[in-house]
Amino acid sequence: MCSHCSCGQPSRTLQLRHNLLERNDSNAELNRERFAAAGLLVLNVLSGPGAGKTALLERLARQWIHGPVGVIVGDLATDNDARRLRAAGARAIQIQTGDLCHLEASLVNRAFDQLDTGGMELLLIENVGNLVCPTAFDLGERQRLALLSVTEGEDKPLKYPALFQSADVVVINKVDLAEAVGFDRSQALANIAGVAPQARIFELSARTGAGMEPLLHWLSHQRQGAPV
Ligand SMILES: Nc1nc2c(ncn2[C@@H]2O[C@H](COP(=O)(O)OP(=O)(O)O)[C@@H](O)[C@H]2O)c(=O)[nH]1
Ligand SMILES: [Mg+2]
Repeated sequence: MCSHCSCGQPSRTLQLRHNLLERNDSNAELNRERFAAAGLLVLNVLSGPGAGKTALLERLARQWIHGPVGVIVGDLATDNDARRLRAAGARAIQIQTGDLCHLEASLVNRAFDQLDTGGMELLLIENVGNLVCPTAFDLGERQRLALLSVTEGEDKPLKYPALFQSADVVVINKVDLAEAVGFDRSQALANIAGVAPQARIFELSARTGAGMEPLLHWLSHQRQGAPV
């Protein structure tokens, strides 16, 4: 609350953040309407840097059989990820956020203007690698996917609960390295279930492709055109 007087208002910093999030929420609703009108299933993919977001999206682009995959990808700098994703067959638009540690709905809206959605049913948004900042920013997605790699440690869901609590799906990636890094699978599953009991969990390796099938199956059932 305001520390300067007894007006009962949130402090100026809190008020600005509140206004920013409110504006983002209304832009996210506009995105949601646009995505629905285009018949798209849209996922917002979040993780720390290096957990394997791009690797997972490359795999999905290669293995998805229901038309082309669109990707809007955010990074502070470089268009490396968009180039990787195009090489995997995705229609990828890169957003360079400069010093912004998350994507905002308005940025996604502008990138979406550039995307050819013809024949497309799946749009993936790769957020900026960060376990904190992106959590509060709705982008208009239908589903939120949080990625945790075995090399980060089992305790990350406990340390960054907000991200996992906001997720519909949690993917544990890099299972090919689990033994080498002494990953405690049952502890990790318990930690995820503890903070995010709502989340569906998939375990896979974006590198080897092991475990991709259940995720692809689930995704294809989330499409608007999919039989119910
Ligand atoms: N061994 C292994 N390496 C992976 C896997 N997924 C991603 N990587 C590697 O992890 C590093 C970071 O991956 P990247 O997709 O760029 O992560 P991002 O920053 O989350 O987009 C790269 O060297 C990838 O090749 C995996 O399943 N297994
Ligand atoms: Mg990436």
